[in-house]
Amino acid sequence: MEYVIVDDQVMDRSTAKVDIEDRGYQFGDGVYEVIRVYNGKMFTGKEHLKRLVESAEKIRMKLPYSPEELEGKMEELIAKNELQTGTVYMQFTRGTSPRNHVFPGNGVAPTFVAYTRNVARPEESMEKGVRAILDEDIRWLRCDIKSLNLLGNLLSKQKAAEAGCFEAILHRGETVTEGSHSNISIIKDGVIITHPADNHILNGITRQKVLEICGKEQIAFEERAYTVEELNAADEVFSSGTTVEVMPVVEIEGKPVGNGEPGTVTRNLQKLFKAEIESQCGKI
Ligand code: PSZ
Repeated sequence: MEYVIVDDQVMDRSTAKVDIEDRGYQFGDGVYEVIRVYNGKMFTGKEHLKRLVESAEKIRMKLPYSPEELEGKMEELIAKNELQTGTVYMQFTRGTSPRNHVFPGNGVAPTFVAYTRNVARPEESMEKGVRAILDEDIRWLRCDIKSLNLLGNLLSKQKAAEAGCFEAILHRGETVTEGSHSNISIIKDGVIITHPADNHILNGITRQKVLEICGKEQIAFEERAYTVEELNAADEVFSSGTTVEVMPVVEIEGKPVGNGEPGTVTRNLQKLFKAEIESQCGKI
């Protein structure tokens, strides 16, 4: 049996239903989070739940549960599904109401859905590195919100997939922002450079953890906008995200990054990131 949560009920996946007038379905009017699970324990769960609350506030939606309550619900779902290595997904929409662009009144409660997935660590890709394409960033100007509206991301990711690539690296004109589903950082002369956490990117929890590790380990980094030209001239490039951790990018638009193999700075970050996971969740 696979358990999911709909509103305040834990139920079997096959019986879970939401209404056709749910605003998530009609408008993508909602927010979500994905949290990594290792050895049955959430990694950086509190950070993800804090971002979920912030995303909700930014779209003027009040969540019906506190982060602590949500953490408890996720722990229960992980235990019921006996999840070891995977993810928990959760989303809140602005509830069910006859279709109208105007928000429904306070009488309409958000709809909550959560489920778990078995997802292995992508060890082979992490070892060998992945390929990427470049694509114009056509998304809206509030990419800091983890919104259900992902069409811009999907169009870019689909283009990457059709080119046999893992990721589409997005740029607004000359400026590299992030990936279709990850943050992108470059390394030049030993310094890690990544776009600042403003409205143009999702401030990835993995990105934040990597920068925190850099601070602790005295690895140089800069949070600043960098150009496509700098990306193309980088010694190393990596993608970071909840399921992929620190993922080396070894080819962009068919051209090798550096010598075409994962570089030493990226390798070191992968090792340090794994140690951070193990300190929170045990041996992986
Ligand atoms: O399972 C998957 O494929 C996942 S889980 C999370 C993501 C993909 N991506 C998160 C993400 C994103 O969608 C965009 C546009 N930018 C950055 C990220 C990285 O955020 P964190 O590190 O919080 O997962």
